[in-house]
Amino acid sequence: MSPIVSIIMGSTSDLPVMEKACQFFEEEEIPFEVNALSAHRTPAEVSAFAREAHKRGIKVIIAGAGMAAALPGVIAAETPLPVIGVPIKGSSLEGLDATLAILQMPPGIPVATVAIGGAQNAAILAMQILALSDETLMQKLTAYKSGLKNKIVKANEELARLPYKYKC
Ligand code: RP5
Repeated sequence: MSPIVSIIMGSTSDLPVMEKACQFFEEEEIPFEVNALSAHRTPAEVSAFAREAHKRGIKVIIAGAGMAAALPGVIAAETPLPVIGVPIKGSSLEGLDATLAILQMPPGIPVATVAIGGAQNAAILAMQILALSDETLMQKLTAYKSGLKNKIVKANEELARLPYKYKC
């Protein structure tokens, strides 16, 4: 089994957030790899990873980082693959620092940025990209979205049963 998605994080201290992406791929049976690489502490390794990923069969990269979060951007600079960035809250700036660093990419080098800590959404977006050329994944996504709808319909039915006297 070879990975088709690569999850990268700037430090293993990012793992509690980035694990949400791992768990999603595990549930959806999508082969993934996960590594810690740092744009500031291991720049040569990041560059080698970015230049080689598509040659190894990786189709989408998810990169999470906190603070001066250069990782998603420097990977995007050297890969033709779509890069999804996950800002991580890890400083006194509560993730705003990482959000701006990941979001404000110059023209020509896009990073699709999700919410602070939004690793699960990053994984769903990656699956949506993969599903464009994989009918099985498209069907799984349709089932996933139906599950979300059913959950809120059920929750709304439970609201209707709340026993307030003045609830009309
Ligand atoms: C960033 O610096 C990492 O992505 C992490 O969010 C933050 C702190 O890293 P550690 O000092 O915990 O290794 O590069």
